[in-house]
Amino acid sequence: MKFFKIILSLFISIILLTNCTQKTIQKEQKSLKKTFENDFYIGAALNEFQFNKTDSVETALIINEFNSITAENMMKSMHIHPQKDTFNFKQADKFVAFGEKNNLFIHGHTLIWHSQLAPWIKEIKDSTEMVNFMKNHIQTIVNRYKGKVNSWDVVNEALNDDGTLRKTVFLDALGEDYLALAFKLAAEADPVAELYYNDYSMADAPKRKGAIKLVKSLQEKGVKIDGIGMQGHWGLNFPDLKEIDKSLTEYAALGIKISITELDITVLPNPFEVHGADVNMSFENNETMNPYPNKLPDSINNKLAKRYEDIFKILLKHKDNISRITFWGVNDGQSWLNNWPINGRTNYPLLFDREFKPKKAYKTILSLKDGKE
Ligand code: 9MR
Repeated sequence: MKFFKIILSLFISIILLTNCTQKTIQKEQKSLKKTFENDFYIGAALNEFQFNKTDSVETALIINEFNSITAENMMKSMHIHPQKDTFNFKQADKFVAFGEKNNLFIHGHTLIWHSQLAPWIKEIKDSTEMVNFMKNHIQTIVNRYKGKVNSWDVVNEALNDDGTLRKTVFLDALGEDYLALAFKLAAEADPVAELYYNDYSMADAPKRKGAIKLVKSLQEKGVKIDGIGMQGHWGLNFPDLKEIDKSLTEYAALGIKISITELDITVLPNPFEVHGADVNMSFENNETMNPYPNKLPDSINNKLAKRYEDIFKILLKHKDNISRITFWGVNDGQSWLNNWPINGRTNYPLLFDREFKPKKAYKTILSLKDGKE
């Protein structure tokens, strides 16, 4: 009997110890989404090669680190609405299903954008035809994902760098009323989804002024707009941190939410000091412009970590007004910045390297919350 008692207590001790160790491991296993769960959603833009994989290291990483996803390309008009009477929902459906399966906050990008337009839309000149396109396009897409997609970039990149309205097919056909129309149609189709205006260089003073004017004009017309998306295609030295801080304060004063929607930080030389994200720009590649083809030097990795740290300190300061921070991709190898504004370079703009290993910037950001909450 005594022997059995000893065996039993030994058995119980082993179970308790294992349980305890598991809990410690769980507690020690940090992630972006857990670390910032009381501050903002942490997202990643996904392309079709990412959500179509199952059981990969990447899938596990996405689910473990992020609680929000954005459609990097498959909801753009050239993919989702290639012809007047043809919608192609195949990839967008899979993207949304991936988000639902993994309980992620799903962001739709983007309903009205002058770039990556299906060719047939470029030809629309007549105002009635343009209104009909916008109705059909917005209602069909938003309705399909009603209750599933949590927020939308309703209009993308409608401003020039000087803050004036960009000349687009939409502006040409309808004048500035196209902005209010787009938001109205989206709100009618899904009154619950959050509606955003999204653009790059949103921390630069002239564009900020234009964006504020744009939001105010929608608000004065009684149109529902829930937030502003600052894309966040930034560099090691731009924009000035003070301008990011100031922009967050000024956008918050509009009484709307702010998201950092496409965050990445280029570490490569910038030809002609190009800022922003105009996808139509491109320059010649050469060794000076592609200095780290094999490995990111420690000195630059450290600079990147410091830059992310400085930016996240400001974002945390404004956390009450920030709903979501989304990185534009998961690992460095997948970033659009390997091909813009120069094709075929090796860039290192994200938190995970080409093998999905967290970089110094990842650890630095997480450590900002050490000992807090
Ligand atoms: O990352 C996207 C890239 O794969 C596409 O080729 C490109 C053109 O559609 O768009 C990139 O994403 C852009 C986003 O949709 C809007 N803001 C700028 C982003 C970077 O160009």
